[in-house]
Amino acid sequence: MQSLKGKIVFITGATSGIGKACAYAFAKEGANIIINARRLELLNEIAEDIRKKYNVKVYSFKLNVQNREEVFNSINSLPDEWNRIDILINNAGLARGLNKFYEDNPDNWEEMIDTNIKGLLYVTYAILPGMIERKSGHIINIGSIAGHEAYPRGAVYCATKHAVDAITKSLRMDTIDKNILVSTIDPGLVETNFSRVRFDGDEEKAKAVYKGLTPLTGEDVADAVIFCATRPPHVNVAQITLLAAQQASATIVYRKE
Ligand code: NDP
Ligand code: 8X3
Repeated sequence: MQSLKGKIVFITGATSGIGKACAYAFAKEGANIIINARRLELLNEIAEDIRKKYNVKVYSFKLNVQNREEVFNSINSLPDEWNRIDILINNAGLARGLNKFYEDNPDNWEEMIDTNIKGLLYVTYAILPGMIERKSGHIINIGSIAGHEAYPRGAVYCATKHAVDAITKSLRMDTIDKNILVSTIDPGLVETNFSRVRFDGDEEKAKAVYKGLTPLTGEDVADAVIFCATRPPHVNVAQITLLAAQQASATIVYRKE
């Protein structure tokens, strides 16, 4: 197992759910973390709590991954002590709506494509040159079971996660001679803020997604990310599909009464 002590880990979407759990998990292992998201106040509270709990360095800044210039400017102007990023966790993402394609609002498509695909591309494009120069780095994308299987009413969200899968695979090929690892962790149902965002704050609809089952938690996913990041140098965990025990596929879930 490789130590994460003193490594610099860049995590997008760290104010909630999987990204937040990853921030705590890497800090617990002694990594110094760069965390970002759009809700700065919340982000700074998390940063302060992590510093107190784990005595590691935390650099937090506001970032909307949809904004190409903001991504490039903020990453290119990282302070010297923070710009040698060892591990990138591309986590920021969302689903908007669960509608039949022909009844959906194209604004939802823009938001999902701009965040889940273009945001991931911008962040990766900004961070990868440093990894290539140092011939060292690990990119871990948070994909989804929706990147392997399409489901009804999920055309565009599933398409974005299929894109993450394709980008992961191509990037692994493009960086094979650079000593850079590219991995994807692809969870099924994880109870985070995800469904609240998908259903625009409708608490009842969000709760119903997990009714009668024990879903994954952000911490379960963070465990898999840490596993992936701590293998010996000759090992690349290319892909992990992580499902709740009561989930068999994107659409088949066993719910107890
Ligand atoms: P949450 O809604 O709990 O967290 C999403 C995080 O992404 C938040 O920190 C949010 O922060 C951030 N984010 C969203 N949009 C942007 C943006 N434009 N720029 C920067 N940050 C952004 O959901 P999850 O933790 O569940 O989701 C994390 C990832 O996991 C996503 O990529 C999702 O697709 C994936 N996933 C989730 C599953 C689930 O069932 N929950 C299953 C499989 C994959 P802020 O609002 O402050 O910007
Ligand atoms: C999130 C899980 O099944 O809602 O990617 O698409 S699912």
